[in-house]
Amino acid sequence: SPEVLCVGESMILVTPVEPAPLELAEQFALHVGGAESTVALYLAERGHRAAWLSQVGDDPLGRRMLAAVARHGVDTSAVRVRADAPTGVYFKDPGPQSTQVHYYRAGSAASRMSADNLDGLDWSATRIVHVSGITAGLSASCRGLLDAIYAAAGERGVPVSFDVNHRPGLWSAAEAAPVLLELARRADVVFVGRDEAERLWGTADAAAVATLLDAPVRLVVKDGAVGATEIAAGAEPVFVPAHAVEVVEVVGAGDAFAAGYLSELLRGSDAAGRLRAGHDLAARALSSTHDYLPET
Ligand code: KDG
Repeated sequence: SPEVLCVGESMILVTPVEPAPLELAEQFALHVGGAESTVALYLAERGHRAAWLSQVGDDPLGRRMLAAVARHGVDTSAVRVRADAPTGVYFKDPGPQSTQVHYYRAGSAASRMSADNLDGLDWSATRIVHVSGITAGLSASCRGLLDAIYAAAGERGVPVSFDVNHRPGLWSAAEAAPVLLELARRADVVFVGRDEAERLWGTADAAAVATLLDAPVRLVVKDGAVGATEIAAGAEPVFVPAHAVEVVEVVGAGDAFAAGYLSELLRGSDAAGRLRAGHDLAARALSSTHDYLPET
């Protein structure tokens, strides 16, 4: 049974082969995109037993996605295949400053996940469960799944890692803010972007966000190219600057960061080591249009 369980929707990601706008690009490649499976992929690469729990459609794209994730060493045995809904797809319209994403995911197989998806799950070796705010934006039944995960993890003393991941393409900041705040308060490890915190909760200040969470969580506030700060109860804040990198495309960097951080948390490294590992993996994700770029 896995050491880390990552739960959430993944989609087939369609991206131009050469950096060019979607309207003009001539050649496209298919990859796997999805915040939580990306975290699982990076964790597996770092030698952790990582599992991904999700749902895909009973269709070629779903099978393709499952095979791609499994090929890189992630346990996909908790992924259900459903015949009554399709695998989601999204397109990236890439740019160095910002990437537009276009979703074709409404009613997807993963959006129909619910608390039932935990039935029969083996928690015996699980040391961390990682989820994100994307799942909360998918459907009411997916919010039910998140509640069930927090409850099941709480019963077993398994810490919950929560990446806020507000996706404006799914729901507005006004709608998402209270839901995401509540999930962050109940988590043990929280990742949030500075701009994201500002947009949702009206403050970009790490200490102010920590106060807002009002709980003994380990909070990581990420400030893009500048760096990241960890604030934990009873400890001084720790800031580690990001690497200077040539940015090709930013989507996926947050997931890579979370994986590096969680990997070092599992290994018992200190705050600076955790943040450094986050930056190391994020730098790789920033250098490509993929979410997960296998190590070469
Ligand atoms: O964190 C990267 C994700 O945003 C991307 O892979 C797409 O999962 C995705 C989403 O829901 O936006």
